[in-house]
Amino acid sequence: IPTVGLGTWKAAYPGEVTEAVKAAIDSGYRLFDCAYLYHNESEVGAGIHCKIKDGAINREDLFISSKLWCTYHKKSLVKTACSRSLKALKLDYLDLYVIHWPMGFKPGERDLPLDRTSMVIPSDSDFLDTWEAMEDLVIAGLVKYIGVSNFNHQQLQRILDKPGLRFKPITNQIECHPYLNQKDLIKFCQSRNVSVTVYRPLGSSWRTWTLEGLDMMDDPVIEKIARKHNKSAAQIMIRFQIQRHTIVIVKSVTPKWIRENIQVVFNFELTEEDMEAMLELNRNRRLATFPTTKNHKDYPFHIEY
Ligand SMILES: NC(=O)c1ccc[n+]([C@@H]2O[C@H](COP(=O)([O-])OP(=O)(O)OC[C@H]3O[C@@H](n4cnc5c(N)ncnc54)[C@H](OP(=O)(O)O)[C@@H]3O)[C@@H](O)[C@H]2O)c1
Ligand SMILES: *[C@@H]1O[C@H](CO)[C@@H](O)[C@H](O)[C@H]1NC(C)=O
Ligand SMILES: *[C@@H]1O[C@H](CO)[C@@H](O)[C@H](O)[C@H]1NC(C)=O
Ligand SMILES: CC(=O)N[C@H]1CO[C@H](CO)[C@@H](O)[C@@H]1O
Repeated sequence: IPTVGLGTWKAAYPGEVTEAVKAAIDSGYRLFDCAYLYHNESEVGAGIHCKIKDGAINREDLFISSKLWCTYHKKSLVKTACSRSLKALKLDYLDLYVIHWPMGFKPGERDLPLDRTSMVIPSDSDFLDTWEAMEDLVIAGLVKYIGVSNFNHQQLQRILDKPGLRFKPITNQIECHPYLNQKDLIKFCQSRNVSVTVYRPLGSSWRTWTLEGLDMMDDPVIEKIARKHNKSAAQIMIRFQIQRHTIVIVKSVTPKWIRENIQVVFNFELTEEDMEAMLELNRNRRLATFPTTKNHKDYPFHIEY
């Protein structure tokens, strides 16, 4: 999996993400993180196909990933969901398909089916069964690799322990940034040869959504390290993850930032001291808490990691 990928969630207007994808391919990105839930896979696909048609890139050079949404966890729905993403992206295979969350929701029109108390309505599916259907996608040639997202260590272990497991998850995609550094979960995944893909490495997709008034972009420790290396705070936060041997998905629709964010792969390195100082910033501040799902039997964040 390429080290740095473009996140495609929350573009502000239709077409914006198409331009971001094109700019990213020009800047050297090969990994694109998509999801059915983002409802913009056709726009992402348009950017990809524009660049393939131009001759700028071949399909085989790209690593395209998408995610199975929670309302499609029933075994019989997994292939339908995957085919939908493929159709929107106009691709005949995905490089990676991950289970977006360990929790299954009631199937239907609504992405987030809620009861009268505004809590999610679960489905009776079990993610081990969902995993079997994910494995079938590999056998059918629709996807090359499969993985998970937002799984805690016990949930990941449950898949690894599954009798008759045909394919291991190649990655666990999790929220991670200096204020939620996920030290234990990263250690756990890597010790089991499951790679970690970091999402939200800069802490947010909404400028206004800061961490309770804390904006990591202004963190004095990060700023100091950035000044020392003549890099931006964002570059320090991305490089920090790369040096922990994780894969980083970073979202931007701003061409200057798209370029800046991938330039961290080469030409500079944080010292051991820098890394330690970054690790000390941890305060277990999770943004993606998904409060409407707290009562779900597979809610992942009731345990420490
Ligand atoms: N698996 C999951 O459950 C899950 C959950 C959340 C996210 N994700 C994935 O992870 C991706 C990234 O997470 P995210 O979008 O939440 O947050 P993020 O990548 O941490 O932050 C994105 C925000 O930072 C800004 N930004 C980007 N580069 C910058 C730079 N160099 N300097 C200053 N600001 C910069 C962007 O602005 P502009 O866009 O305005 O340029 C955007 O507002 C998502 O797009 C999605 O693909 C997955
Ligand atoms: C992880 O991979 C390494 C290198 O291929 C191997 O030596 C080790 O046994 C693997 N560990 C697990 C837990 O699978
Ligand atoms: C710092 O980085 C900027 C932009 O990348 C560059 O133009 C400038 O020459 C650099 N300064 C030093 C002292 O290296
Ligand atoms: C085709 C489609 O639904 N595109 C959507 C992609 O996402 C942005 C914002 O999240 C929407 O405005 C688009 O309509």
